[in-house]
Amino acid sequence: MSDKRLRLALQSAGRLSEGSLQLLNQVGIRFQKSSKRLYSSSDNFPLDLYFLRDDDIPRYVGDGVADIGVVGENVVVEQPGLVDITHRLGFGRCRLSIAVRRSDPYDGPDSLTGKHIATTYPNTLKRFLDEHGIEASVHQISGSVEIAPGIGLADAVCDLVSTGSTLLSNGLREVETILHSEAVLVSTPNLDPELVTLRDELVFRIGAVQAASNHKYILLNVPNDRIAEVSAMLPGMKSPTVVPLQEGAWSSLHSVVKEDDFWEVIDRLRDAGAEGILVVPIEKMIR
Ligand code: PRT
Ligand code: ZN
Repeated sequence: MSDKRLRLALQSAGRLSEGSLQLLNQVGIRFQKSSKRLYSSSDNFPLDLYFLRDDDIPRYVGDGVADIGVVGENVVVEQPGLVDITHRLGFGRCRLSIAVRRSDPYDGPDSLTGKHIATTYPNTLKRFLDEHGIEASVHQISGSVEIAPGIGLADAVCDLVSTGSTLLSNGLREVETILHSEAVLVSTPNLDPELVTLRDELVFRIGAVQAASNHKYILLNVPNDRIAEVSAMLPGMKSPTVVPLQEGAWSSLHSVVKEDDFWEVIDRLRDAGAEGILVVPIEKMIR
């Protein structure tokens, strides 16, 4: 067994920090995190952690100073060509949108012609404008983009949105979404083959946690003459487990249902005579 260690870059403090640490916890990776330290090391997985500013992560991973990283897809798209996206992580969801003053008319991207647009995402915005053949001037500013139209610095903004309340409270309205983003696991191109094995082990564990969070374990009682009918509603991972109950002509069925299908399946099960339905969260799921 090689003694190589995988180096993972994470956001040190910010919107992705908690989700990143929670994910490591869910995949069973143990380490000490102190708020002052920029470095930590796991004692139960060959993983070293570097805590960085999110904007620096693609560069560090791209240069091979770290092997992999967790960062918003929006940051990766803004700094293209540095890293490969290996796996989507499903947290830190947001969108990069263009917004104009609420009172300004807008009927499609052409309305942006000749406008001044403030953003911290100049490359992504320019790409959008080019794709639509729009000539507009892009002002790169480093923060508080949403106040730019109010103080006369710009006519429009291009910024990240999650709930939309920041835009609303600054008198702006969202008119174009140019990117949907979530946290992603990125890798340095040409990752050392031994480190690829470690990275893939990590991705395998993450996949098991993600699959589990999208499914529930379900237990229910059904009359024996309904087992076939009810089983057909519960495809599960293979087919449901059937355990006879001690009393009467009833059995207990155990299976797995998708979170998205859950309420619809429950209604159909009840209609088919199922009783005593228990639904339990799953921690890890390996198919
Ligand atoms: O210090 P560092 O450089 O590491 O952090 P940062 O301040 O640059 O980034 P941070 O922590 O704000 O965001 C990190 C990542 O979280 C982003 O790159 C996105 O991938 C993701 N993310 C998810 C968001 C949001 N949601 C979000 N709402 N990043 C920023 N926002 C901001 C947005 O810029 C705007 O100011 O929140 C405001 C809008 O929020 P709503 O809810 O009012 O729409
Ligand atoms: Zn940042």
